[in-house]
Amino acid sequence: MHPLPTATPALTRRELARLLTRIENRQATSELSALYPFTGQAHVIGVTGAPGSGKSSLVNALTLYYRQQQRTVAILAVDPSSPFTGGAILGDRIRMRDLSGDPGVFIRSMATRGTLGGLAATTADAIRALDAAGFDLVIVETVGAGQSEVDIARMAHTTLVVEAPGMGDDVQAIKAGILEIADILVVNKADRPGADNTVRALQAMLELGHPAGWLPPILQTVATESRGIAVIADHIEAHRFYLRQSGALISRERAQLEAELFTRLRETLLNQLLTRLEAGALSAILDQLTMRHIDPDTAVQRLIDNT
Ligand SMILES: Nc1nc2c(ncn2[C@@H]2O[C@H](COP(=O)(O)OP(=O)(O)OP(=O)(O)O)[C@@H](O)[C@H]2O)c(=O)[nH]1
Ligand SMILES: [Mg+2]
Repeated sequence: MHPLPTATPALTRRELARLLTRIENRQATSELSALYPFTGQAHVIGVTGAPGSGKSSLVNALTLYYRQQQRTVAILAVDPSSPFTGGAILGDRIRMRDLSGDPGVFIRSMATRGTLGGLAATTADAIRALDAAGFDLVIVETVGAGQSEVDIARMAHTTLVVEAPGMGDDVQAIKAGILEIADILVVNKADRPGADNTVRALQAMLELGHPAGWLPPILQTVATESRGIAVIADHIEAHRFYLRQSGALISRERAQLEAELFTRLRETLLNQLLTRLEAGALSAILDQLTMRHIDPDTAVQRLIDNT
């Protein structure tokens, strides 16, 4: 592993694993505040897209490539729908076995069922722990295209949206509006028929309008054969350079921190209010709401006055 920042106590792999468990359980407040000054070093890459499009295979191939360049990599696999031992996560473990035993690689699946508080907050904290631990790259894989994937993708500096041919001509990612968060579009399984159609569909979507600035490239890969991986890495590097040059790195981070701050503030204030309420107050207000004796805004005011 890359040497840890000198002021942080060096973490062994086991200690890092335990810290991540405490983060999942939301029991790492003091550790997180101690390591926060040492974050902001790693380049965070988000990898998202439809189930089975080849995200894990791509992460695997990309990590092998980075290791050849002597760069260290931490991988966080986040699946909002699967339990800890679910098929997808288990599959990831098997596919990523070529990486196990390498001290420059750290792989963690995030259990999200039963996590207290938001998945996004937990993921943000886990990324920070891996960043502070000194990994050059932190890769976050998320399945699907729901709101939590979008929230997680926003934490990445560079987001890869992975498509595969034959997953519907309408291109699944677009349906969920995930194209907006793509910095690099990857058409994986380019060895399969229909890859050119998928490229064309994505091209057409991009031409409909994308924000000024960075134009997401559309790149083809065969992840299982490590084909096209170096080109992906080059574009990630180019995007990183663009973010620094344009000032977007700072503005994105600020916007992301603002959103996170509001989320945490909302959660904290709500919890404070709920713990301060007199027993039965919430239930009484709900009764009144149900019976149409008061409206929701009045209910909010009564709850605040009650505390
Ligand atoms: N032909 C072909 N198969 C691929 C390629 N990349 C991945 N696969 C296969 O596609 C299947 C799914 O790959 P994964 O890497 O697990 O896909 P994923 O997107 O991580 O899947 P989930 O995490 O379950 O959403 C596996 O059987 C892979 O071997 C590719 O480039 N070409
Ligand atoms: Mg996967």
